[in-house]
Amino acid sequence: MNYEFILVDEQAQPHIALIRLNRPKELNALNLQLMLELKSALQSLDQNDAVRCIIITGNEQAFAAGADIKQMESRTPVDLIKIDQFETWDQIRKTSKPVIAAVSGFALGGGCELAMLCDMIVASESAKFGQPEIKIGIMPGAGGTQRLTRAVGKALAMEMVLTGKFISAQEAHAAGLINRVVPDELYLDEAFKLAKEVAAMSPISIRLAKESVLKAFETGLQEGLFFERKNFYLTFTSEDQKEGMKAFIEKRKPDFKGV
Ligand code: DAK
Repeated sequence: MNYEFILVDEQAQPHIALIRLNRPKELNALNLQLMLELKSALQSLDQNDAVRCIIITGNEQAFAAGADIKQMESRTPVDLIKIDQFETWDQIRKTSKPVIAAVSGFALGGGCELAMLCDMIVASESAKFGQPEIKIGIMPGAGGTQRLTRAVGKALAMEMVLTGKFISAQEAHAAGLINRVVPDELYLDEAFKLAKEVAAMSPISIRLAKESVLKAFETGLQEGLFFERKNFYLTFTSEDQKEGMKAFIEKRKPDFKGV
């Protein structure tokens, strides 16, 4: 399928798909169409059995500098309700396969929120993260006050959300927002390395494990443990469980088929 604002390579590497946000002149500002395209691409990759891990990236200057301010400027609350963009963001969150954000340059506002919707974040040394909505008279609306606070804690989240200050990739790493920081020229390679590790595992276990980790953000401990237990039992219904354990005993690499 051809998209206007994103580029999709379904098999950038075996089992790994790459989505590139592609509005470079606007620093990948997330307009409505781009978000709809992203949702549609993720849904299609989620259905594709050949894909086991998805990377979302931008370019060296920007992962995404936020929602498109020019498109938002004249909106009324009624417009926002009618458009119901939250549905799009919620669908992206529902991607069952692991999604890695490969971030260089700006990840601001909705761009930072999009990176946080992903399961892991790999960043270049020059990446900058921020929730600067406060500077344009609004506040984060797609998880910036919730996911950021859960990731970095109240002190830093409060400062970022109330002052709009950006943090560097190193600060983001120290605060627990991102997984890895690497030199600028390596961030995409590093994301592929991580994706390759994930793609080598049993896709069924990966799916159930991802769901279970995300549950930790959304429930209390007892409910989360119960959910984890059910998913743990479920992994034993797969042939991959037999293959994984057999391979361990036979001292060889497992060949996971996703069944
Ligand atoms: N929207 C539209 N255009 C943008 C943009 C943005 N967020 N960010 C940059 N651009 C455009 C600039 O207007 C400029 O376009 P031209 O003037 O050349 O036509 C071009 O990209 C290059 O930008 P600059 O000339 O400003 O480049 P600099 O290097 O000088 O500065 C910057 C880079 C990233 C510091 C600066 O561009 C900047 O501050 N950008 C805005 C950052 C920001 O405030 N982001 C938060 C936006 S609010 C929702 C979900 C999410 C959201 C809302 C609702 N729902 C589900 C309902 C999210 C809201 C936001 O993200």
